[in-house]
Amino acid sequence: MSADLHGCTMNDQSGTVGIPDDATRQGLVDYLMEFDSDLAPIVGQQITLYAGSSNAMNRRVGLLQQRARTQFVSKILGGVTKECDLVAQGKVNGKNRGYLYVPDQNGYRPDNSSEQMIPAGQLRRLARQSNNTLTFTCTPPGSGYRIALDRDQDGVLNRDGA
Ligand SMILES: [Ca+2]
Repeated sequence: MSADLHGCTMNDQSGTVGIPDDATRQGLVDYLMEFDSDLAPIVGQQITLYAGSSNAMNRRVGLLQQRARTQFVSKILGGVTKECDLVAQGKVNGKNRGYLYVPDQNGYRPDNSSEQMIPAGQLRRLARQSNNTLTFTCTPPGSGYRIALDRDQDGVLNRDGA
């Protein structure tokens, strides 16, 4: 009896397991995107701002903020929520920083509890200063706090005491 029968052999006779090439990979991505995840389409969208970013890119972050303020009903998430949580992560003044967008205040909460809320326009300007860069990502509702502010979920923000 061939050993092949006991294992998972794919991709012709090579015995390797996985995705053989980019065309197949893209096919799988397309296939998975067909499923109704019950999340708003904006989830997963990303924009990076840095000194060279165009005004159009900056405006696009404004769109992400708008989606993060927009109510959305998700059965999976148990009712009315927002379309996404918006997080900003990257390098500011030489440090790795994280910020969570707070829709009610149109500002960003920093990952250091001793710092004040930063108005949205101000954080976007900060991101576009030389040597700074921030990537704005629409994450699934409810996940932004962990992603941007408290990675290990111990109640202490990432940069507290740093
Ligand atoms: Ca923590």
